[in-house]
Amino acid sequence: MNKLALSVGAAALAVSASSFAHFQLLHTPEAMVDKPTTVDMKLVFGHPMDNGHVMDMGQPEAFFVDFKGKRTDLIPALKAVTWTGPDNQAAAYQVSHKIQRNGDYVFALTPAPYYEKGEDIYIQQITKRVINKAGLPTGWDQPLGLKTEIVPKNKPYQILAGSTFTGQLLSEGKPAAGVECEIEFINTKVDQAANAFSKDNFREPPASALVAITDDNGMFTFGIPTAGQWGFACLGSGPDTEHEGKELSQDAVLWIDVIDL
Ligand SMILES: [Cu+2]
Repeated sequence: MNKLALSVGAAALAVSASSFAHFQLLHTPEAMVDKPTTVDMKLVFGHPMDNGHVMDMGQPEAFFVDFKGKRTDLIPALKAVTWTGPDNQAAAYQVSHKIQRNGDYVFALTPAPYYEKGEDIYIQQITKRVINKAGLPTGWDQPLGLKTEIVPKNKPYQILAGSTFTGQLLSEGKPAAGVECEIEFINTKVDQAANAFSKDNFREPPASALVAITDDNGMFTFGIPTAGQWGFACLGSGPDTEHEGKELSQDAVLWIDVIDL
């Protein structure tokens, strides 16, 4: 085989494999607010580190916010939107939620399973994001009892660039050992008003996926090099393994906000 055929083959492979991970986003510009605020949260399914194509979301199975153990169902408040990625558009959602009292608001989304043609599997990423008001911690470190979830061991809305983040992966409330967790950051500007990602990336993405494997207690730690919104997706940790006769990867995703000191 000549050199040209080889390099064309490698390029085709890189494109078809989409090189980076699927990530369910729960995006807000900020994770900490100090005044009563209406949070504008975007629910988008994409590939944030290479700023790749965006994917259609179906009607979510569940979406709520937990404040001091009290849950508010956000499904009735969901608004369908069209999200614009750098090279395509996809069905997404947004929600406006008023944050009044001080403390931790833990948002949790169970999206509809997504059929990934390239792998002939369904993917369902159960995703959490914590928004804090006025710096008062009230439960960011508590599990929500989701089928699978990452429980933060560092305050997820206030991680310093250059420090580390530790999470514990649970499956049906028990530590999930030996699970691969992919790590990405949102590598482009998010236009909240236009429901769009920018075409330009902040930086060149790493050559391949960043990965941590959970230990016997389901724990993983990652040193965070730069400020931004970082996400962790632990793959296949959920109890459900099949959807409509096909393999289901039921993943746990957590978003954290990393800031410069
Ligand atoms: Cu994809």
